[in-house]
Amino acid sequence: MQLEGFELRRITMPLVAPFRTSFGVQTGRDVLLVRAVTTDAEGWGECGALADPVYSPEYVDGAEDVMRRFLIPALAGAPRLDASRVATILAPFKGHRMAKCALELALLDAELRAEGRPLARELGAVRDRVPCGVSVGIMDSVPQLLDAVGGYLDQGYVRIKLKIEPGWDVEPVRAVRERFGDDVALQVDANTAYTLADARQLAKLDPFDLLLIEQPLDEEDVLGHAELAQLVRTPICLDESITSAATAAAAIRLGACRVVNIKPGRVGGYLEARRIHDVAAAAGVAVWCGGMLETGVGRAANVALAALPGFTMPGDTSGSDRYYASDITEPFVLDDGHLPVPTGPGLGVETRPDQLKSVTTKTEWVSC
Ligand code: OSB
Ligand code: MG
Repeated sequence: MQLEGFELRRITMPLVAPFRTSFGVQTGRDVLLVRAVTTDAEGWGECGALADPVYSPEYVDGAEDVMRRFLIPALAGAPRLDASRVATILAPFKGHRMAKCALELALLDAELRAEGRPLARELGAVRDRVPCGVSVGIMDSVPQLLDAVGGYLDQGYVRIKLKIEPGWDVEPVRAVRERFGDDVALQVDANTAYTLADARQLAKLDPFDLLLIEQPLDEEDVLGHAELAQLVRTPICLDESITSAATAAAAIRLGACRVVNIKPGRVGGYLEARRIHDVAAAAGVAVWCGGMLETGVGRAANVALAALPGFTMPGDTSGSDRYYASDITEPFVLDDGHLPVPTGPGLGVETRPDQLKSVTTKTEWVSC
């Protein structure tokens, strides 16, 4: 199989509702898609980078630039290229993990399609459907939040994650517990909005029996999370801090987290994501699949990953309609709180040409 090049395609998709986190408000997604063209097959990848570097250091224009200038030329010059070698070939370039992930996924999808093999099976999936949680943004008022949570529970979501920040933490959690009861699987995500000095405030969440507190402190403050874990009863889960299997192993050993959110883009690819799954499983640490408000392309791959045996908690793998009125692939539709794991070759979903065309703002061909 010979690589001919990559198409870099930018699309703009409005979100069905604004999504507010401690780092800002998203009203739409400006997504970079990658299509790998080989002599045998084509494959798709999705870059998780947001428009601004406010969740992680990457941003979508930067991802496109680094692919064009550094990453794709390195792949083009590599002998015996295949998806399993992408991370090694790109290792001389620091960071840019979401960009690397998208290129690796596009190549992996092309290879698997050529061989007729589904991604889920390739990764080691053991389930044919995955339970789904939903990430609920910060709202202007508690009644508005209760409406949103009630709507998602009615749709069948099996786990609710509330975004929190200082001033929006104990009150919304208490309100959700009072309205919907103690049986709702509930967790919170602070996206680095607190410091260790807030430990007493965060401990006020303990009585609400949350599954976990996700990334309360700065991404570089792994030791701080280990100290916080001694001061709160709720399990600490890391998201932003975990950038590789090595950082996951270190954070676990340090006692900084009892749970890991695995986002393939954040860690440089689905193959590294699987290694984190393995490291965590060996340490008895639970993992779940996070998200970056993906389109159907990235969602298909996330759902495949979430079907691995160590993904013992529901992920942020929500149905397409939680994000977009119209997806660029066949939509992922919740059935009894679960999404089906695609079974076709590669990602197992197809992009819809008319839909894709209508959201495309720019395409660029980079030949290899
Ligand atoms: O911190 O998990 C996060 C979305 C964008 C950036 C960061 C995060 C999120 C979410 C939503 O919480 C995940 C999703 O539903 O895709
Ligand atoms: Mg998070």
